[in-house]
Amino acid sequence: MESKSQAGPMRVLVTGGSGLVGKAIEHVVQQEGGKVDGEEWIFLSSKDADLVDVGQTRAVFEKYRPTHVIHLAAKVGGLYLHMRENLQFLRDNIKINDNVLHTAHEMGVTKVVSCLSSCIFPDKTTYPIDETMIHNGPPHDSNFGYSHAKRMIDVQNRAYFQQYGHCYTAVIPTNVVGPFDNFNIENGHVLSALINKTHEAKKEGTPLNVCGTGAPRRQFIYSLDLGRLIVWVLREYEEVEPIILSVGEEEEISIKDAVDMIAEALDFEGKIHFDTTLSDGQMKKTASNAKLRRYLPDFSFTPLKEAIKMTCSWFEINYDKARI
Ligand code: NAP
Ligand code: GFB
Repeated sequence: MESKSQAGPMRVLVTGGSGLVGKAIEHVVQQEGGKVDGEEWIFLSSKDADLVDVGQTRAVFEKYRPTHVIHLAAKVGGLYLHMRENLQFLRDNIKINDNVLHTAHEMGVTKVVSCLSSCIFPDKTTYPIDETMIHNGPPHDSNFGYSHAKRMIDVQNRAYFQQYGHCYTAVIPTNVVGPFDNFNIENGHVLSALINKTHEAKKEGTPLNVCGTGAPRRQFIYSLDLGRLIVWVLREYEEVEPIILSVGEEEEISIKDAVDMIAEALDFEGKIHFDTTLSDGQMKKTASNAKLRRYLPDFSFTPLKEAIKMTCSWFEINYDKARI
């Protein structure tokens, strides 16, 4: 598939290429035939350049001279890390995003696809939430730092279009699950932290401690599905306005139901304890995938049960090299 926005072969720089989403895109490009002859794909980690630093950002762009950028790099974490470090999430992400977007502009990058998140939407809202509602009110208090930094990507994309006509756009994934996630119990997202905790509880013969009531609801997308969709956005999506990449509203499930899926996948038969003294975070952030469905009515999402099974088995096989 040729990119609509580029005559010659693309040279794609993927920031955050070593993380959950970056590894999924790498798999799609290298293992699923997602790469066109002559194209070059470069997957960066923070070891290649600390993108908080403008000098290092420029140097890595000089080195690779990309025509296209998929911008995933971010300070990322689960609910409880956000609650402890809102300031750091705000400052790091503002810097990373401005450094990447403006260096891309200075070096004549044709297209940038950045990554927002459904947790940046307004807290007090009507459901389902769609792409037109990003700035309609403050985000949930638990992650206001990250959310405001991420919202500014959308503002900045519109400004690059207005002033220079650039096609710098953004995707809005819901909660992601898959191999190569951060499985750290304190800092990780819900499913990866719980997969690690369940593995530990089974090994030690102790109860599984779930944070909060289990009542909040989430839409989860398998990282490889997201990788396929982001590659489609890079090649085919020509709007500056962002697009939600999510399963349908009917696929939203409670944390408790997700815990049951993990227990089943890991054959955990011990006690499950809900620590209701801990925050539930946002109760729901139900997002509409109607815009995505208008473009790709037939895209088939991996069922969550299967996605969790594959992630659990990746975690068990790769325990020694997984981020825990
Ligand atoms: P991840 O697994 O934690 O990966 C983060 C990536 O960013 C890593 O490659 C990391 O490099 C890189 N990075 C972090 N700080 C950096 C810095 N200062 N300079 C350069 N690189 C840096 O996160 P992810 O889940 O793949 O997230 C990717 C994108 O998806 C993010 O923009 C995130 O906001 C968005 N998103 C994620 C979710 C989710 O549920 N995970 C949901 C919605 C949106 P190292 O490997 O070297 O640390
Ligand atoms: O993935 P998560 O940390 O973040 O999920 P959000 C939090 C929900 O899972 C809350 C429950 O309802 C928690 O009470 N939960 C249960 C747990 N057990 C655990 C556990 O062991 N660890 C964690 N982390 N949660 C995020 C944002 O919100 O949305 C991020 O904070 C990110 O910025 C992500 O963008 C998509 O879904 O609440």
